Amino acid sequence: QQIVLATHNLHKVAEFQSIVASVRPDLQVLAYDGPEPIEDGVSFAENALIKARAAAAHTGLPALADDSGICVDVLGGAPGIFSAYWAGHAKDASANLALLLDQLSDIADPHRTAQFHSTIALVIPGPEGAVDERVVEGVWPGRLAHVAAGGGGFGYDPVFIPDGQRFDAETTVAEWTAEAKNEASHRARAFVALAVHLEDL
Ligand code: ITT
Repeated sequence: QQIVLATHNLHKVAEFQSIVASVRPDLQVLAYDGPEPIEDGVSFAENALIKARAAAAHTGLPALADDSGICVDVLGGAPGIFSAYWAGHAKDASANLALLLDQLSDIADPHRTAQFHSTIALVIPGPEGAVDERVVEGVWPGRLAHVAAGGGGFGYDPVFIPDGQRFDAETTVAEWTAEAKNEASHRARAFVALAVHLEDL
């Protein structure tokens, strides 16, 4: 069984392939290289559906899309759906990080809480134009570091310290191995919820 992954983010492709291999090793994940739709939804779910619908319509195959981001409590949930473009129109991860750290420069640790969100849409084309749509979400709570640390992962990983670590040995996600991130992340959590839907393929 083949499934198309509707993302142009190569880091997401690698994470998905690793997570799919552990949950449904029989699924063949294909990268989608068709036209990129305009992501003008007002929520992670709407944007994930926009991307998955476009890929399913273009390929005729079941399609998965992830819309994700970091939600910072003291910023009222921002950057949220605007995470990829927080510092401007180019998807510049280091500029995004620098801006976020700057916005939190006066904020003390107890108020630096944040969550990574991953919303995954699965769109399954059926006979005569019918489509079956499922949406799941995973949330990873933590807080923002004061300085970026680590060279792994992507995006906001160098400033995100997940909850649940030993207090005297806390690290950012960018200091974790890819395997450790893929077991614990918001994307992995969304995938746990998605597994039951993949059984219907
Ligand atoms: P696609 O739309 O093609 O999938 P994208 O990177 O533009 O790629 P999003 O619109 O969902 O995807 O934006 C997600 C942004 O949120 C991403 O660029 C990062 O800045 C951030 N983000 C999401 N997941 C992350 C993760 O696991 N680690 C670090 N940052 C993450």
